[in-house]
Amino acid sequence: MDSSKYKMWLQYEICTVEQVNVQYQSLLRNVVIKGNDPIIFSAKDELQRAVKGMLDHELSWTENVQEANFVIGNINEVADFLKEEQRQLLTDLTEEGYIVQTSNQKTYIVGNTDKGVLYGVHHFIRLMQINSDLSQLQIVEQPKNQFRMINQWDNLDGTVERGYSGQSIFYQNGKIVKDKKRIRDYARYLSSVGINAISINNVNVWEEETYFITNKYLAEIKAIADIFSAYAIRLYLSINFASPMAIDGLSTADPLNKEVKQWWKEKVAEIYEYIPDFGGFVVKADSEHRPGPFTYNRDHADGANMLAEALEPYDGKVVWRCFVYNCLQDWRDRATDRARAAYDHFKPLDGRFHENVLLQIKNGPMDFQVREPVSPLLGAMPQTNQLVEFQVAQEYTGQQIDLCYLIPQWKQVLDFDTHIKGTGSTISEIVAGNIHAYKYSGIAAVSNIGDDENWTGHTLAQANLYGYGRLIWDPSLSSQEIAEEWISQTFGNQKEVVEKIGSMLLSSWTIYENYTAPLGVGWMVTPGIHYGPNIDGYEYSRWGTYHFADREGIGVDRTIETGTGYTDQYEEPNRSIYNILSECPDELLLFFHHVPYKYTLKNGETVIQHIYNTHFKGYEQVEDLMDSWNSLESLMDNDRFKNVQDRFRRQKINAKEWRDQINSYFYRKSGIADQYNRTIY
Ligand code: GCV
Repeated sequence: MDSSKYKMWLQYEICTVEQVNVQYQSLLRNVVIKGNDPIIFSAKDELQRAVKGMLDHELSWTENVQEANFVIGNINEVADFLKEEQRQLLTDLTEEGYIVQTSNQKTYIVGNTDKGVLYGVHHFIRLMQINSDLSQLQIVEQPKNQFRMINQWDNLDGTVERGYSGQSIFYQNGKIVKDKKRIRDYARYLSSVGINAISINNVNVWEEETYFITNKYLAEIKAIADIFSAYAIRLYLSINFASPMAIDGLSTADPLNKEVKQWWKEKVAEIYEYIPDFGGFVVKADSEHRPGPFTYNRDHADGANMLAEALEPYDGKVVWRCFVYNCLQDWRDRATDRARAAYDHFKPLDGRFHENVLLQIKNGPMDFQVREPVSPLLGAMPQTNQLVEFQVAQEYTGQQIDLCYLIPQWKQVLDFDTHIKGTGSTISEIVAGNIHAYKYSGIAAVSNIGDDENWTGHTLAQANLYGYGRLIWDPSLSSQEIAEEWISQTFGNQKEVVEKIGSMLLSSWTIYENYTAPLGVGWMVTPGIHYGPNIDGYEYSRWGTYHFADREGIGVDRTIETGTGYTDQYEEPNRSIYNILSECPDELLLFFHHVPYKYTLKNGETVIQHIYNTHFKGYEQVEDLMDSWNSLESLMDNDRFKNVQDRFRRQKINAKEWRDQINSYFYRKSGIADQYNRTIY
């Protein structure tokens, strides 16, 4: 597959700007790349592809560093050819750090390790793709976050849980795919944006996937691990907590049982025989009917530590998910609040987890809604390593039919100040390990790719995968910078294309929010499917709704005095900001408070009028997106143009449905008319 849509942001289109082309040709005359690691071969291969595509020539390689005018290698390989100040720059960086510098008319890409070399080469190629001037480079880079992970929710039968882009690229009809070219290309894309860890199977581990950690599958999984490893990405597996029972018929999976502990130790030893650089396990336990330590009256620390002990000798990690709540709870019972669950379960366990355990915490307390507050568990456990979890897959944000560029949402999460250790205790600093002394920490996210030719179903959803990697490498990048980088590399550097798609992407999250669930109330989606409106649709039982709307008002009272007390999980001043009605930000009002329909928001509108206004507006904004896209027809290939045009057609139908259902539901419930007398169906 060699189509534009397949190539995502690694297009390597011929560089047509004469001056730029000439400069690049002259820089890349005589290139030396030192080292023999597979990661170095990946870097070499990528540079070759890029130069072949963009400059239409084969690179001429030399072995001689003196002669070369382009030097690539890790610091140990090329130290003798560096200036003292360059060596010093590298010494101050982490093992993934690198410099890309011009010195004495030569270009140097030098990493502290081969990983840094690969990232440096990708950086250089990115600059080429956006036609930057590369004559005087002084780049010094390292990632802000140590763990930069992708979670696949792929099943062996080829389906992808919450996948909106076809089938799995890893599995087909109950087997691991034989032809792994596509996996290799995926590794290229991921490494180009700095991803360094991947789990390759669904966190809901079904029967057959339980056997991934046995010799039935390990040889083939090793082949996948090797592919990723050549791109500096470590492979993880999601496991079934009850594996000792399922695989070897033990009578228990009790984490404190001696035989069970021994079973895991032997199992881990076996895995490392196949895959010496195996990353570790991702675990969803005691959540949504998955087995876990609760069955044996043990807690999450007992469960995670048992696995951690087995993995410790190999430098393996346990990524333990905190998405733990009682999915069968009755929502009419206001004393049980799902939002509280992660904090209530895990906060008391702080300090009990082994050093090689990382808790993976969804960005919000619920489940990747279009708008949620930041999870109060993030940063609340000073002695426990943490990862924040995002969802690149657009489960609740349009399912890659509707456009929703999520970088602004994630940035808002990362910029959130928890005040856990005073002002400046942002999520960004917490997961970078700068607030508490975490040994390991970072960011993980659910992938949005499948075997659709364009990887992500909606071509513009590629921007979320790209942006995820770039943002977690460097959270100081703006949403706009990331969008523009992605557009230029994906569609070329034409100003009109960059500006128009840029503004479409940047407005899309708000547009999606406008026509769906208002003011942070969340859900209102078709149960199970999570696409399209179903206002009273409640996932797990026929009792209760998520929004608590009645004739008088709407919203969930999560205050300390009269509600579920959830607001108490935050530090001050956030606790008061959320707890006090008049202080609560509009966009989260209904998440924290139950208010009358005529309650006046800070923006001057009543709640009911705001619901009408945003829903009418959201639909019109989708029409504007369509017009904007249509105006780009002559500026790109027909294939990608038509793909996105078709998605907008479907988005418009969805937006109309949401608008009409929400407006008429709340008109009927409240009996209050739209102040502008617009038609409510
Ligand atoms: C993998 C939500 C999704 C589930 C998902 C779960 C999770 O409930 O709807 O499909 O399961 O989150 O994150 O574990």
